[in-house]
Amino acid sequence: MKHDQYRENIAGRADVADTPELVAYYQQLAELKTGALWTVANKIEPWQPKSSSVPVLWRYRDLREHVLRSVELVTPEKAGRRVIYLNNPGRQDVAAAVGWLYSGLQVMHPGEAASAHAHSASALRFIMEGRGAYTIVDGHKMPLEANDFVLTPNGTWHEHGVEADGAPCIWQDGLDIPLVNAMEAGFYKVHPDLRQQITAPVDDSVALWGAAALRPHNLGWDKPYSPLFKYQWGPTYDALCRAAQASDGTPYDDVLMHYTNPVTGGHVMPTIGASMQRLRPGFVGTAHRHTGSFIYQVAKGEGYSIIDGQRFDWRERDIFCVPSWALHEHVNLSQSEDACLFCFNDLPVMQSLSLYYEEALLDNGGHQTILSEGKA
Ligand code: GTQ
Repeated sequence: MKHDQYRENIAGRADVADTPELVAYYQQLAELKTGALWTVANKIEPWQPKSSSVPVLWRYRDLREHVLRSVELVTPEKAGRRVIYLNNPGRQDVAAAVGWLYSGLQVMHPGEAASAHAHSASALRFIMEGRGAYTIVDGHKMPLEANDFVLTPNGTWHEHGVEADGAPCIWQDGLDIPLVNAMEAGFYKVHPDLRQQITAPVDDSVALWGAAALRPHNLGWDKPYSPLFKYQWGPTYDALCRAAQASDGTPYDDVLMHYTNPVTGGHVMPTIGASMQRLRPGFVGTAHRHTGSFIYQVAKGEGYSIIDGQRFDWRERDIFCVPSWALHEHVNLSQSEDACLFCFNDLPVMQSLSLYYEEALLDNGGHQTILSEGKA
């Protein structure tokens, strides 16, 4: 499908000027809770995806002190979840960070815990800082360290906390709350005991399902999400470094690997996918665009991304979003250090509904013209 070649041809598009007679007619239709399609057709059937989200960079050095301040202001018991959420200026009505994805920074002090609950939304965490964080998913407890990625899939009981001898922890939450609400499909329940029993050995999901390319014999799994709940930073980073020695990567993302469900090889959850990419020192990507909404966290390094003509300079722990169909290109500014970008997205939704579409920027050597420097 080539969108651009049809764009010039406006024959067949709605082009009806208002007359007093038509305006009166529209009024009568409105009273009957109806409308004339030609008054809205061009809006509801755009030539190409038109995101109401804007590209945003959330700088960690700006946010961190405010996130920590919430510890003095509210308890996890009172707040339920003590989280500062990322509020895209174009998506405030649905509390989304971009598109139909929610994200927030959750903070917890040693000895604190947030009670167990379950919801229709799928969730994930990416650990930013601290020591002693853990998540319990359906009785499976997992200790968490910086740059670990953990799933709390839709429908599972989950709770989080920090061990008493740990250090204050901050992690990024990612959920599909706006999508589930748009689908009017959200249920939410609090665990009757507020705490789960731990019913399996600590980290058993990693022990059983976390061996690269090995699958446990005689263990069935029929859930729609991955049986591996935690993806550790160490093996993830090693895999990216090894892959970089064996492959040139892609012109847009250098070496990018998707976290996968080991049973299917597919995305980790039905509605949210995630990846980690490594930009080698000095990598200068070219631009492309695709459908779907993407939230990045800088796991390592320093660089910038140009998103729809805006340059956003990022460093470790910064978060930025790429709205659907926005042109984007990534650059690692260091000539000696690599840079790694964690990303979560709605790719599983776009792909399973056959809505995923991608194209490269061919003009100007594949690079955008910078129209403005992005401000946080
Ligand atoms: O920890 O389950 O940031 O339910 C927002 C909603 C975190 C959670 C959020 C949630 C959670």
